[in-house]
Amino acid sequence: MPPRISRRDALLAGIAGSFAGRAAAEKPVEPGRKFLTPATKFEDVSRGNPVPHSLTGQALLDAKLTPETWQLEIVAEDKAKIAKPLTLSFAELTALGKTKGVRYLKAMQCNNIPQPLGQGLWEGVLLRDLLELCGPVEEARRLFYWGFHNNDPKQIFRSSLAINQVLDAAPGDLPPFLAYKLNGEPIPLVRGGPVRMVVPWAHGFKSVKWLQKIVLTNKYDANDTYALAGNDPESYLKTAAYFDSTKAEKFPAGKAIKINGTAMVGLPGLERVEYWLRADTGAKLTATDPAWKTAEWKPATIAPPPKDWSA
Ligand SMILES: Nc1nc2c(c(=O)[nH]1)N[C@H]1C(S)=C(S)[C@@H](COP(=O)(O)O)O[C@H]1N2
Ligand SMILES: [Mo]
Repeated sequence: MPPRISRRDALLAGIAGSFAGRAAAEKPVEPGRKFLTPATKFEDVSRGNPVPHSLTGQALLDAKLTPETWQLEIVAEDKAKIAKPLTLSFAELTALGKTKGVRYLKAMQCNNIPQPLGQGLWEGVLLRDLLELCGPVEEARRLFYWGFHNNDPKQIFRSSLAINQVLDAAPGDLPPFLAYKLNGEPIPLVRGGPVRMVVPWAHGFKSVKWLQKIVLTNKYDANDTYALAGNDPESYLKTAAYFDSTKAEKFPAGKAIKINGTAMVGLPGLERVEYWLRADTGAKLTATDPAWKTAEWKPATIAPPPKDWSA
């Protein structure tokens, strides 16, 4: 049995990428999609009315959503204490990035939508490096954080992390960071810029866009908007494979069929992606169909990361 690729090995090898299979393989398969999704081509999941990225002019300045006006506040509440509450500008954050910058390849995946929304190279500064600027931290068990929300408390999109998840990560993985670049460029407003939280191991809802506020708290319960909406607030990325197209298609008999998709490498790792081509009986395949017992699964090819990263 081939070894399973752990999530961190996949990240080191740069795989969270595409797979392809052929019913009759005669040529090597080409990946079906670009390895990095352009910032404006991600599928979008954004609350707000109007959505923050539709603001322009003075409204955008008032919302502090330009690099010149952006500010992050880190404060503490209840029994949690920090020596120095922090107000950080975009220039101060990017200056820290010059010596303490980190980069991470992450597929943004909503836990309520199958295919990842897009995959990018995110750059920023670890949240724990910012906490260090706040001096000794006492009695903090969680961090609550949110972004700009049109000054309407009902529109707030909030997430949270346990303090240990902010301070530590397994070898080869990264703890959460404040990203200000995507694919080598400033993060555009539509993708949550100027600054967005990126939580490497988590589903999209922890990666709060238009980030402006972090509160350290002694509370131990998650107050994520998604927790309140019936989701598992600690859900770690799952391993799964998705077809690029799920439309019913017809193919001529006797000719090669190319199937592309994306494999998401989650907590359990990834050994291989398999496909099964079955005769069309006209009936829908149900979960209890006996055909599953005799299914012939074939391994698909996992496309390697690009050889040339210069672009
Ligand atoms: N401020 C804010 N951040 C947010 C959201 C939101 O609605 N508002 N949606 C979250 C969810 S549920 C997901 S899946 C991702 C989607 O990221 P994307 O729009 O960049 O693809 O953003 C997360 N960050
Ligand atoms: Mo989501």
